[in-house]
Amino acid sequence: MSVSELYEKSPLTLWYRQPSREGHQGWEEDALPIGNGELGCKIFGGIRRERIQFNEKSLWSGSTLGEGGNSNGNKNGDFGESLRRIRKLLARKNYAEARENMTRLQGDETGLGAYQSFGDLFLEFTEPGMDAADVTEYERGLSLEDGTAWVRYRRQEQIYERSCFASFPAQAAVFRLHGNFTEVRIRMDIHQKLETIDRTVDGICLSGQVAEKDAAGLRFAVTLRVKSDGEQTVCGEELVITHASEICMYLAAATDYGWEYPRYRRKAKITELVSDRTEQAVQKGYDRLYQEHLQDYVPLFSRVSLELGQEPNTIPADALLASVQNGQESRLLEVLLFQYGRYLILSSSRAGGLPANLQGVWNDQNAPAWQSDYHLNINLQMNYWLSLNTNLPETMLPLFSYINQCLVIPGRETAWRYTGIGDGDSHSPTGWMTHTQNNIFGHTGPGSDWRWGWAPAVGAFLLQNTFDYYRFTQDIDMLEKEIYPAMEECARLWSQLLTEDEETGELLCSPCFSPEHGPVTAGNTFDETMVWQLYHDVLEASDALCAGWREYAVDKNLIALIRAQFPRIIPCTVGDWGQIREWREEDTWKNRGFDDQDVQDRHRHFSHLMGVYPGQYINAQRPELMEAARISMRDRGEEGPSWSMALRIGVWARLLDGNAAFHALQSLIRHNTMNNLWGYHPPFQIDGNLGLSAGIGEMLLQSHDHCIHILPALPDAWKREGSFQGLLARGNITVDAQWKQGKIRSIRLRSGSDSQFLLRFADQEKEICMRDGEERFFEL
Ligand code: FUC
Repeated sequence: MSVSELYEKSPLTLWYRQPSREGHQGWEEDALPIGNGELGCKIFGGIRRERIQFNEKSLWSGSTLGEGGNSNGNKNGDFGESLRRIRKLLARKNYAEARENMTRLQGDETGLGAYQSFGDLFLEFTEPGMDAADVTEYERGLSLEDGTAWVRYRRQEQIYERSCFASFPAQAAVFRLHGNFTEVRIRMDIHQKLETIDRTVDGICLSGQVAEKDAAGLRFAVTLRVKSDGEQTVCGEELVITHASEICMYLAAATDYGWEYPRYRRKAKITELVSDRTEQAVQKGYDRLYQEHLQDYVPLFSRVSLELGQEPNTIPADALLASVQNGQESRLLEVLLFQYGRYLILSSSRAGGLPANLQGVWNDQNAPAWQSDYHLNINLQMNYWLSLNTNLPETMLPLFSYINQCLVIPGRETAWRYTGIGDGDSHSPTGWMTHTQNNIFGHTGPGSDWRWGWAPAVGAFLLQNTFDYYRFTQDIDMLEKEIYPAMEECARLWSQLLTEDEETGELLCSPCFSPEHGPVTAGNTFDETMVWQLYHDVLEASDALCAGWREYAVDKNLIALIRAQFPRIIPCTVGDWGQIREWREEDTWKNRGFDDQDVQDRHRHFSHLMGVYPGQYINAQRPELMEAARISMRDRGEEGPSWSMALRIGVWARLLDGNAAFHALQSLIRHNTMNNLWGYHPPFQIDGNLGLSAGIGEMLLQSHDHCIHILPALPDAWKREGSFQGLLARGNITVDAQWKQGKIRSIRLRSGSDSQFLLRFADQEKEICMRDGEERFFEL
């Protein structure tokens, strides 16, 4: 039997006929990712040499413990003086001077650091006849259905097989090799400074500390345990196994990163921790660990299925991608990418850990692009949109601790230093503020250049994700404990920060700067859309918290103030060529009035459309804004980095244009996707993958507009026949639907809470009232 007959591939598998290339290029474009949220590995699948590069999510350089104790990025000590001066200059339309003064609203990068690469595990198969030319039927792949990566080939009539997965319950990565191994040499290279090295025949245990100039870096430890049926010896830096037919390896890694402000350190004995984890893993062995992994992973991943009439999975993923890049279409590739996003968030964001950063959990460099950090002017938000609509709310849990510990508490000092609001006491909830660039140590100050670094409304932007968690799951306890306090405090800041436009009486944000684009102005669409949505959500949340028997202590005075201010925030206006204005004072098409200030027609950010998606301001009840948004979208063109293309899918879907959304999806696949199906900004950034899945979800199901809308943006290419199961709608309703020739044939709704909503499909609307646990089926 051939290798591929012996191991039948499940339909949701990325597979290849050759190993990854070497080096960073192979890491980025070819190697396949596994992860359990905290631990991430890239598997190369080499024949003579297997490379497994690995990460632990909290391994960062940078520190809170810098000289002077303050490294949260704040530099400005004038407590709102510069802010008020710039505001006055803008009110007098003195843009040039306002701009000059913006350097006063910059931050500092001391202690910012970067996400680090942990190390590599190398397995060298040293005997002769172990090269590519010596093997046949080579295949490697990643099965999304069971979260397992594998390599298989035939050599001298013997089948060789490797398989691995990262287990969330065991907090360990688990590897198994089968074959006829005369000699295998195992080595672990750590990309950090080591302090202790312990190598025995059973494995390797290493620990050390990230090198920092003036501060104490994080401590780390890693353990690899190896079990085989061969003979194991230590030879210099290597563990050598001879004459084995089965080798199992268990890898665990940790740091002393801890959640609490201001030190962000924990007192755990991390070497013991990782040794215990691997010891337990050894005791259980591969098969039992695999069963436990399936019990954890499969119920989450299998919640959603998507059928677009895709072709069978008989072509390797790189060949499939090449065919699409050459102008074909592939329903299979679209489905694979949709499910891959769900796989990637499950692999890079699980309870108890940090959120997925710019590269999820994967990174092979110590100075990665943008520090592989938490970018808040869209990227982190985009990472989590799919968690809700593609029914993986559990993957959002890391975001709550991150917001509450790494943004809210240190963000109080940032707000105080840059606006004068508050009193510098990190314990009093006087208002918090953060900006574009964030790390794991409370860096909340503006960036070192205001042109991308001044972004006071991005905190509110991120709170859309967390309030949506409540909307989708209806988890009122989470709203009360984890979600609402940060929202209320952000609103407290904005209620004091908005300024009145003397001509119109409207409330404006000032100074503001549309993400990475154009002039500094009094009033822009991005900031005001964020504050509008925040106010809208705080009002909805406080109503929910005070309903029925609940007596949550909302700040009633603040709510009254917000209620009064809310109608005076008018985030979007239509400009004279029919577009949504990005800046309040935007002028004509030819002369937006800011020609000297880097206004780009095709800028990758289209921040003025965030009220379409992910926000709610621009919706069917404001048809003139929907039309203006379409004009603005067309104006931005059809190319951009991966996240910008993924965003287009969602925005077009919300504008109910399935074909335009599909077009953006095709463009993302054609121009911004690599062989391993990772999104390419360039470089690799995970937001493109995760945003793609969320965007496809929006094409199939929407629920932002006070109704559940089935197939709101189905493109012609998907009309013939298809179905989805398990997508989640706001109100905690799980939805299945089936269609043929563009017509919905059936809808199934399952309610996880008592709820009442409008169901919209084709040209019909129905009022629906459902009890918790109820199911409804409509055949059409
Ligand atoms: C935003 C984008 C860039 C990049 C960076 C990480 O600032 O403008 O394109 O994605 O985040």
